[in-house]
Amino acid sequence: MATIILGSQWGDEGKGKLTDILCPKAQICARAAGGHNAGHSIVANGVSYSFHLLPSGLINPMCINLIGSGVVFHAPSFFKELAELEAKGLEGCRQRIYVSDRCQVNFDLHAAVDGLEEVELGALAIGTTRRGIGPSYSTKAARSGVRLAEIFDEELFERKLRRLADGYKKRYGDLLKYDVEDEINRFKEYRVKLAEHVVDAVQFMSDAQRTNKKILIEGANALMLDIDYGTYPYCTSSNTGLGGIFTGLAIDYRKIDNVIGVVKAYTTRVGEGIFKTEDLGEVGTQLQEVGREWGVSTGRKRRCGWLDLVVVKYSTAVNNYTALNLTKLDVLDGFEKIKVAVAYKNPDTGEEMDFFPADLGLLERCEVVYKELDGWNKPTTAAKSYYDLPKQARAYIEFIEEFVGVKIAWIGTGPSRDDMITK
Ligand code: 2SA
Ligand code: GDP
Ligand code: MG
Repeated sequence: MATIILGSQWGDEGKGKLTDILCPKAQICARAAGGHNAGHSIVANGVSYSFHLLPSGLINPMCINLIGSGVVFHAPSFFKELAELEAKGLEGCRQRIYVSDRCQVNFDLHAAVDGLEEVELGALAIGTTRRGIGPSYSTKAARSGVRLAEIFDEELFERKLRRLADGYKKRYGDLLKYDVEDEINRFKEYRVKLAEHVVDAVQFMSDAQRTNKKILIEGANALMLDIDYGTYPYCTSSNTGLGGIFTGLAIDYRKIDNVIGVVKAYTTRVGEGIFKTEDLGEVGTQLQEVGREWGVSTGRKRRCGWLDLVVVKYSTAVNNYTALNLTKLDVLDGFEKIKVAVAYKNPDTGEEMDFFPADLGLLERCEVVYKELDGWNKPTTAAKSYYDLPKQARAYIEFIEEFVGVKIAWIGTGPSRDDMITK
């Protein structure tokens, strides 16, 4: 059977923490899309781990991990991250991580181009992580990319990478600070070291499902960053929603028993783009500071604001969550009053829309309609069960459930593994 964990907002909802908590029940933990732009922080046994490209299931010593075909694979990050995890005491990681031979290779070339594209956009820059994600998916779609399977044919690999670099050199000239021979040389070592990790992931998944392995799929990024359903063009370049799980992993849809949406109790966003409930005043500052909202991969400050339930409802309509995990409830502990967005008011018609529109120009002009709820003004971290939570906190949770129409099955009340209430 398979459980899928997906981000329901703009990312950093706490997907890694839930993955870690559910992992003991799974034998395989897989990633389907994105690349080393993802950043998942997990606090387990008092140690804080950061994951970027690797699945968070590596923390569990019994879990086999797979990087699926939809991921854009950056070899230097793969080895760097493995070494960092080992340095923190996670032994045997190398023996438990496999990578699909159908992954596109994310080259340092792509990162160099990512930076140039952002500069070229000027005031319209997306605020990418500059990890080459957009250019990697672009070359994949243009059919000029390199698949991981191809790196083992040295001659083919070098020819394809040189051709790719030549193309970009023509486009950017001396602005492109990149040495193709250097990257080719580094792959001489990666080619040898990767051989033990690269697998046919279609066969891998097929065998796993035939033998009834329990599979946990860890989403990367989140629905509002999805290339098709997110706030385009201010989004990432992969399908971060449910669709990306199917294209990125050969999963048997009949074996999916849970699609869990992770919802932060307020909203954050990294990078540019529309964010209707963003609060640039005291509320935003308090959320940012109490929630320690800094990017795991780039260290950027995250923009913060109240929970936007229109976003969560839209995200639910796309991903059809079977249950939700509400996270970081504790960050709201110090507020007298808490607001949630329940609609957007169209300035032309006066109509209140409770659905996220495709027309972001119109949305920009809309006014947010908030509902105000009472805060609880006491710590929630010590609560062990749902009824230990203050009644105002329970009212907040139940309001969300009712608005979105999906049950909240887990409630996060702190960063550590133990700070999770099962409802
Ligand atoms: P990209 O690099 O092309 O995927 O960037 C495109 C947009 O997607 C956003 N994005 C993210 N948003 C939140 N968290 C992400 N991961 C890291 C984290 C981010 C970090 O977990 O903290 O460390 O800064 C992530 N990755 C991509 C990005 O901000 C752009 O808006
Ligand atoms: P992900 O990308 O969805 O896995 O989320 P990140 O790891 O990027 O960001 C979530 C951050 O919040 C991490 O630093 C987590 O340790 C932390 N976190 C997760 N759940 C909770 C929670 O319930 N309360 C608090 N205070 N922190 C949490
Ligand atoms: Mg993150």
